[in-house]
Amino acid sequence: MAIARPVRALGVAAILMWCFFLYQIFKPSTSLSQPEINTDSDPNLDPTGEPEGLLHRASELYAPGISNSARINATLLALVRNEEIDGMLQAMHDLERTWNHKFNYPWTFFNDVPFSEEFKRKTSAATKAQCNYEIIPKEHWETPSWINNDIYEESVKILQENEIQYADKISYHKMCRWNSGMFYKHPALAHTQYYWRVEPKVHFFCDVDYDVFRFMQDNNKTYGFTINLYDAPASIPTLWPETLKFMADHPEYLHENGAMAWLTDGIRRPEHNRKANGYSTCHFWSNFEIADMSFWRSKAYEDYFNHLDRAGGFYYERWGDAPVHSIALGLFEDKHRIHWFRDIGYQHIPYFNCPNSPKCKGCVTGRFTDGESWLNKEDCRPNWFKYVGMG
Ligand SMILES: Nc1nc2c(ncn2[C@@H]2O[C@H](COP(=O)(O)OP(=O)(O)OP(=O)(O)O)[C@@H](O)[C@H]2O)c(=O)[nH]1
Ligand SMILES: [Mg+2]
Repeated sequence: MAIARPVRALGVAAILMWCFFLYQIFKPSTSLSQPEINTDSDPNLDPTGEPEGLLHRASELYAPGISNSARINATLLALVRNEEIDGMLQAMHDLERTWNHKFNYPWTFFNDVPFSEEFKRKTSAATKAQCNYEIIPKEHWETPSWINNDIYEESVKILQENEIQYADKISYHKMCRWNSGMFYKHPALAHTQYYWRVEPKVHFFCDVDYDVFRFMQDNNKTYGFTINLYDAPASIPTLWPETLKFMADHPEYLHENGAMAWLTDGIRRPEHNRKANGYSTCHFWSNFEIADMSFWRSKAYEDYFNHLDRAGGFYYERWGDAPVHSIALGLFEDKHRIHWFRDIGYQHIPYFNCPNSPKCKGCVTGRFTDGESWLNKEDCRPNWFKYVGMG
């Protein structure tokens, strides 16, 4: 039976439409044919290996206690309380397992009160390396004479209204000031150049098979970080204005190849920049630091720290050593002497640096936080990569 031509045409049209419909559903996604450019893509998802160049590996020259060792002038460094012994042991076990049992760099522990025998015994047993236990001199720890207690108490109230954590703990203010401008002045470190800062309860996830201190030295690096964050602007409202005052008096300290754009970015989180009066609040999270103390011992940093110390913000606000260190590095140092240790898997609650590497165990590749999802916006690494890169 012949089908009328209009009916045939309708049938063909229906088949064509059906094919078009199926194509729309099953066509290859545009991202396959044309990759989307995501400026925030996480480099921790890319396969990560060791840094390039000559690396010094474990050998008998790194055996503990030998006189002609390959170790350079460096120490693992922890400010810690006696009662944090369990958290300290856990952090030590992680770092010894992943790195230090191969290199045996000494540990130096600092405390504002004497270490207990239990603390010394248990921490010494956690490493083959030498352990030093140091008391902080009073003049490095006590609140300076020019801090007015009435102003401090009033300031704490304001900080608390702004929900600034630990604002009412004077020991926290002392700790931040000591980490900002005192630790490297301790006589026990007089002959030490590099340090790796370790806090109780932190985690290390990845095997690291080269001497990171020699890496710093060989590559002319001043500072190494893993995590890069935004700060709470209400903890540092006058830090940047004080910094600008200092810089007006000392324009000679500004490095021509510094990281000013990272310090002053107002595009990504304009409210942070506004509330911090011109500072992006981006900083290296200083509970992890691998650094050369020559920078802190420089005239530029000493003058800057003294200016900030006199301004009182370690007490009247809650200036942390993280933004203070970071601003100084961003202003006075060549940004290419600051290294992202992308290969060191690290966690201090609630943030991670977790690279994509078979050397890493126990963290989720690329995960930035295991806290609430809003914490993800605290990540300032995209700005560091944008303005400085991944070196
Ligand atoms: N000896 C001593 N160590 C301290 C004192 N306050 C803080 N610390 C140490 O300083 C480091 C930083 O203190 P934390 O309380 O961890 O500060 P935080 O990392 O900002 O806070 P959390 O997020 O709670 O870890 C840790 O290694 C502490 O053990 C103190 O009064 N005395
Ligand atoms: Mg901590």
